[in-house]
Amino acid sequence: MLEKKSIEYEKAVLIGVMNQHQDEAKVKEYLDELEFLTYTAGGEVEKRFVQRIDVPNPKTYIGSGKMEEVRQFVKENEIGSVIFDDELSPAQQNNVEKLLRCKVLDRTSLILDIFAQRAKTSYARTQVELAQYEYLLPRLTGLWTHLERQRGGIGMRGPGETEIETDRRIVRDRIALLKKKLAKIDRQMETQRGNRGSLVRVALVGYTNVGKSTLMNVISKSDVFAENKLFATLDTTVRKVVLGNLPFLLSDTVGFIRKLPTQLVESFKSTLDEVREADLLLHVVDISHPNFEEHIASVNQILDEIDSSGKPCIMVFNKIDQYRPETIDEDDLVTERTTAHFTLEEWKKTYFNKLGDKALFISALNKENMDEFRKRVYDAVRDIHVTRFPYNNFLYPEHLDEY
Ligand SMILES: Nc1nc2c(ncn2[C@@H]2O[C@H](COP(=O)(O)OP(=O)(O)OP(=O)(O)O)[C@@H](O)[C@H]2O)c(=O)[nH]1
Ligand SMILES: [Mg+2]
Repeated sequence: MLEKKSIEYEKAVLIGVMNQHQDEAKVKEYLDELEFLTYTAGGEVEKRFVQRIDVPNPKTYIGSGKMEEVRQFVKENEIGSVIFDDELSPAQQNNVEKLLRCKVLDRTSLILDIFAQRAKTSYARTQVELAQYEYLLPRLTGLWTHLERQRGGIGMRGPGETEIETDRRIVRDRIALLKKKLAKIDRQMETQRGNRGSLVRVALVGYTNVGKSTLMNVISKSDVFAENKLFATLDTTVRKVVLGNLPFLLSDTVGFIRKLPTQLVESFKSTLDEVREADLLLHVVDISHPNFEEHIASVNQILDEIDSSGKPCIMVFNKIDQYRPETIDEDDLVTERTTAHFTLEEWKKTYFNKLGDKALFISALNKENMDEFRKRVYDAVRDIHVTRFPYNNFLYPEHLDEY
C-alpha cells in the first residue's frame, strides 16, 4: 500500500527589531535566515513584524502598540507560534505568551528545537537534551521571581512555590545525570580518537548549509546525509582519505550559525573536539549566499570560542556555479557599486590577495576545480606530515602527478 504523505506546516509569524546597529537591509537578511530556520523546524511564515526600537521593552520586548497588532493577527489567522529573532528574557517570554496565548519562541529555542528533531544517535540526543534543560532552568526561575516580585513574596509560599521548586530540582537532577552520561561517552570517544594513531587530521568547518557534507562525499566517496535545510549534520563522520600516497583523516561535523546558542556550544563539546583536535581546517563558505562574509565572521568567532582560530586553514569558497552578483541597470545613476556587485573574478582577486594560496574556489556539486582542491589539501597535509615525521620525508616526495 502506498503511504500517504502530507506534511503539515505550522503557521508562524516572525518578529524582528530595527535599531542603530540593524538597518532595514540587515533586518531583512536576519529574518530571511530566521524564516529558513522556521521552515527547517516545520513552520510556515505567514507574516513578519518589524519594529523600530532602540531599547527593547523590558516587559514584552516590542512596544504595546505593535504587540496589539501581532495579537490581532495571531487570533485572526490561527497562528501556532510567534518567533522572535533575538533571545527573550525568561520574564519577557512569559509575558508575551500570556498576551498572545500561543507558543512564543526565540532564536535560541528554535535552533534547539531543530537540533532536537535532527538528533539521531543517542549521543547527539543526549547533547541536545542537556542544552534544552540548560535553557529551561533559568526560565523556571524567571517565572518564579517574576511572580514573587508581583505579589511581594507573601502568599507565594505554599503549593505554587513548592511546585516550581520541585520542577527546578527535577531539571537540575536531570542536568547532572545527562552530564554524567556525556562524560562517560566523552571518555569513550577520547579513547576512540586516541586509537586512530598519528594520522594527520583535517576537519571541514563552516556555516550551516554551505556544502560541507557534499564536499565530504565527493572526496571520500562516502555517503553523508546532505540536504538543503539547516543543520542536516549533527553527528561527526570521520573517514580515512588517501590523496596520492598520503593518508589522512577527514571529518565532517555540525555547521555553525550566527548567535549559536551558548548552551549548544557547551554541550556539543565532544562533537566540537573533532575541530579542536584537528591539524588543518577546511573552512567551507557558500559564496552564492549574499551574506557570506558575515558567515565567515560568525564561524571565525565560534572557532575562537573553542580555541581553534590559530590553526592552519584553507578557505574553500563553494557553490561558484550558483554565484550571481547583483546588477545595476545602465540607466540607474543612483545605485552605488558595492561588493554585492562583485563578479566572481573580483572575489577571487580579493581573497587571493588576502590569503594567497589559502583561498580556493570550487563547486562541490558540479565537481568544478576539484583537482586544484585535492592538490592544495595534499600540499597542506604533506606540510604537516613532514614536520611531524621528518625522518619519513623520503616517503612523500613531491610527485604531484600521482593523484
Ligand atoms: N549549487 C550548489 N549547491 C551545492 C553545492 N554544494 C552543496 N550544495 C547544496 O547545498 C545544500 C547543503 O549541502 P550540505 O552538504 O548538506 O551542507 P552542509 O554544510 O553539510 O550543511 P549542514 O550539515 O546543515 O551544516 C544541499 O542542497 C547541496 O546539494 C555546490 O557546489 N553548488
Ligand atoms: Mg552537513
